[in-house]
Amino acid sequence: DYKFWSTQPVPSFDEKVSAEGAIDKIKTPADIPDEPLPMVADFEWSTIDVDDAKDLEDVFVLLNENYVEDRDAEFRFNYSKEFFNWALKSPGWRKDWNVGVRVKSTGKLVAFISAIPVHLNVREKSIKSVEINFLCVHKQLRSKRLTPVLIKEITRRVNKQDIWQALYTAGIVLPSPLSVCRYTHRPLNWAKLNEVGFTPLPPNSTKTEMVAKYTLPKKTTLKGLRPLEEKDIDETLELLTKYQKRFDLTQVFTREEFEHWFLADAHHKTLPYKNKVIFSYVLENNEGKITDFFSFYSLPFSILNNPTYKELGVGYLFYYASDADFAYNDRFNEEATSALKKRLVKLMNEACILANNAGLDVFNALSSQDNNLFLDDLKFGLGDGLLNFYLFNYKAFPIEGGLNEDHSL
Ligand code: YNC
Ligand code: MG
Repeated sequence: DYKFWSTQPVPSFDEKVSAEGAIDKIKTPADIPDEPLPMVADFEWSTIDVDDAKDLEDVFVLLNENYVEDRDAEFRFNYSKEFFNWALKSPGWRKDWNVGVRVKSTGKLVAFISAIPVHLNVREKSIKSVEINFLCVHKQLRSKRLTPVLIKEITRRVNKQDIWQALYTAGIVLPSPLSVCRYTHRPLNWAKLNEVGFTPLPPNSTKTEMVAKYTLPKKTTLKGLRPLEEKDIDETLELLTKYQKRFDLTQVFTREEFEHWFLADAHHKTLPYKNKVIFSYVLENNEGKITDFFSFYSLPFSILNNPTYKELGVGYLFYYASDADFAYNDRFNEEATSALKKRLVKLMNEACILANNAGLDVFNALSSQDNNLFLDDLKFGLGDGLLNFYLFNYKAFPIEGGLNEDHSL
């Protein structure tokens, strides 16, 4: 019955959208209360300073012990300081958008929610917005309606900055998804995935066959493929911006944002390879022009109950782009699509090889954007989870998530 969500400016499930735009009446920051919402007795609001080692430590202990798990509680995201520095400190980030709740008497952090500024394009409209992430309530405080309080407080703090829209994703269904995607997985280290219970042995096949099926060469083959460097930023950003015009919902990057999201680790030359978060590559042709770009990030799982393995290396396909003119001219032209498909299959195969060489065990990609063009060819398999995309205070026509009615690919 969505007691909380039915009070919020989000489209209801049965709503027929007739025009895209904001849901709430127009407000100004002056209309928004200056003080935080009252907090439940025995708890207090606590703004988390991610530049402070102790605060950051508190957040990752909370998340590492209480954040998203798979259905059987065998794996849990294993966030690192490096990952938070990347995910929470993008250009324009604000200290007061990292909202914590602590136990008054002990200071223990028991809940968290965060916002970072993002610039969205929804079809032709450009929307100054935030992305909400890392909502987490300690396991012992679940089902006590703390979540609505956290959401209302982060909304207040964002509204105070004259921002009225937000993007967020969740595995659960809330009113109402703008787009529904699925995760797909490309095994890199099949033997380990099988041993830790991530990937079952399919009926009528042997382990040897499965290992052979997923084995990748060590060397990439595309000539001119190399890590993204500082000198490539302008050209690659232009390429990405142009490619993104193919899609209905996109994040627009400034130069500074692009540098942050795709070159973050390059600024930490001493970071051990294992702690690297973002991997970005460009393909440079004979004339020195960048024709293609792809990136992936690393976010490992803790393995909760395995005697041998404590961690699973998980890579996530992030942004990519190709300069093929056909990619922009006609999205629905069959010939153009098949040419793009050929190119993306080659490119993403290289991404899998590089992810494997980086020590990752599985490479994940969503069903969205152009991913359907290469998932099958490159042996990505359907995951069981759906990922729902939501916009707060914005009505929009549904956006293709690459799935059929029955949520198959
Ligand atoms: C969720 N994930 O439906 P109703 S994703 C939003 N996102 O409200 P209580 C959620 N709402 O149905 P619990 C939600 N999960 O009565 C539950 N809800 O209307 C709603 N898990 O609150 C739920 N992290 O506190 C119900 O629930 C109400 O104690 C119940 O806590 C939930 O980061 C949760 O999966 C998820 O830590 C915190 O289970 C807890 O069960 C937990 O009694 C593990 O809450 C970690 C986990 C969620 C990851 C994420 C995106 C969050 C988006 C939040 C919405 C942002 C809106 C935009 C705000 C800015 C606006 C501007 C401008
Ligand atoms: Mg609660």
